This record gives sequence, structure tokens and C-alpha cells, in this order.
Amino acid sequence: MSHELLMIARAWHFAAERHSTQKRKGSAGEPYVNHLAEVAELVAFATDGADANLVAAAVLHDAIEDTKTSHAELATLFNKDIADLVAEVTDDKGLPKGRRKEPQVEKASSKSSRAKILKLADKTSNLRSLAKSPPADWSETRRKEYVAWAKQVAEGLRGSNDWIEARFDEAAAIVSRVLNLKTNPAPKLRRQKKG
Ligand SMILES: [Mn+2]
Repeated sequence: MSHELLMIARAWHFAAERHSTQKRKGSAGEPYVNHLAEVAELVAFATDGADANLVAAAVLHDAIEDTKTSHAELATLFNKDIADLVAEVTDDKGLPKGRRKEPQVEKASSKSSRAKILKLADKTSNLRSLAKSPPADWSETRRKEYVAWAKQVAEGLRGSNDWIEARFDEAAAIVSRVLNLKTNPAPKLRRQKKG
């Protein structure tokens, strides 16, 4: 299916151009495209390489939300299925940034099963980033609130793909451990006296 390879190559070039000046929020300031690469790989493995449109949508998943890209443009340059998938994982841009978290929790369970896989991959990548390279200006409280919110969203996204759920759960366990270790160091174990 070489047309699918061509489409995915075009999606990478398009996303790299559109996100070219953006960096991740983490203290390491990774290029934004690293996040797109991680999400696309997760989606490709979750679907055993059988859903090229979903992989392309993963590459493009933040284009409408974070760059000057429209649904119509994606539908024309790629196809309507890809554009619809990206739109399905895009927050309502009519809402101010601070009001976009609650709707994600409310709407998660009504997403299509393919959008659920993509959103879980996105949340997995975000939690991995928070563990590896947290934003320097996020307090411990804000980091913990983010993890709690991501877990809430993920509850509504379950039931479509066991593999991606397991990756999300791993990432959530790791970031929770990292955050808890920093604020509540494990008490030192006392050596038990013999006898
Ligand atoms: Mn994303």
C-alpha cells in the first residue's frame, strides 16, 4: 500500500513545518515534533500497523489545536477520515484554555474507539514527559493535579485497546512514583532486631 506510506511521509513533513517553532513545555525544551513521533509510534503499535489513517491522524493530532490548520485543509491535503479523527481529539477552541479540561473528562467515553486509542496515546506521552522533563514552572500541586486529571480522562477512554491502556497505566504509575518520591520520601526502614 505505497499510497499509505506516501501519505504518512507527507503528514510528517506537514506537521514538522507547522510545529517547527514550537517546543514542549518540559524543562528540557524538546522539539514539539518529538511528542508527535511518540504518539504516532504508540498508535501504530497499538493497532499493529493496520490503520494508516489513524497513524497519520496521530502525526497531525495537535495541528488544529496548536497551529493555524483547519479541518478543511486536512481533509483536502489528506482525507476526510484523517481530518475527522484530528477534529475528534481537538479541544473546543471557543473555550478559554483554562476551561478545556473538564469537557475532556465529560466527553471521553463518547469518542469513537479510534479516537480513544489516539487520546490515550497522547495522554501516555504527556505523562511520560511529566516524569522525564516536567515544566520548571509547574508546582508539585499542579503536576499532581495534571496526573489526576489525565487518569480521569483515561477512565472514559478504556475498553478499546488493551495494549495502549497498559502503556498509559505504566506511565501513570511511573509519574505517580516520581511525584510522590519528591514530596514524601519513603520512610527509612528500620532494621528488624533478630530474636
Ligand atoms: Mn498532543
